[in-house]
Amino acid sequence: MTVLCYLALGSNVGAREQYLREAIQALTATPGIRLIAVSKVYETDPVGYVDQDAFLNMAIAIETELSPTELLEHALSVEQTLGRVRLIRWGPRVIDIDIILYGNEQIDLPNLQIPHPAMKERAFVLVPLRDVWQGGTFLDTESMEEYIHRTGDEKGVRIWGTLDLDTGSAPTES
Ligand code: GSY
Repeated sequence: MTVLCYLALGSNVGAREQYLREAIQALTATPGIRLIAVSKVYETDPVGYVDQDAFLNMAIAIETELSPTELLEHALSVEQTLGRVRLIRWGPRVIDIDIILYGNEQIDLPNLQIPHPAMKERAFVLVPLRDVWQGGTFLDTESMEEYIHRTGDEKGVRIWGTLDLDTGSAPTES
């Protein structure tokens, strides 16, 4: 059985687009994960700890046979392989991978909450998510557009380009 999942990715250190590309390639190179859709790349103002560089954020849709915990372990191992070091909580990071939605499941474990608890407040998650959304009810009866509007932060999320996963070539300007 496969489950449709949505992941959010972000980077604000060094070769940001290269970290995003390598993260998606590593995430989807494993058996049991199939890439369904890739969002545009957005440059976004930092939220939370604001004294840091702008992020590149994006989202992907995948189909997976992995359980939520297996998917989390895989995402953490990709983060570590790419060199993520947690120096400051909410601070700069070469790559951040969050499981946003795992089918319609609600999961509340100490290290894994799905739907991701902060997604509704974050335009840098919702705007890329809109690109890859495969339809169906979003969280409850409200539309994704309504949630995006309510963040009040659409201006902090600007299209940066698209990621070419095959060639590693530069992103397109939009
Ligand atoms: O929660 C993910 C890490 N993060 C981000 C991010 O990915 N993008 C923006 N714009 N701000 C952020 N603050 C944190 S923490």
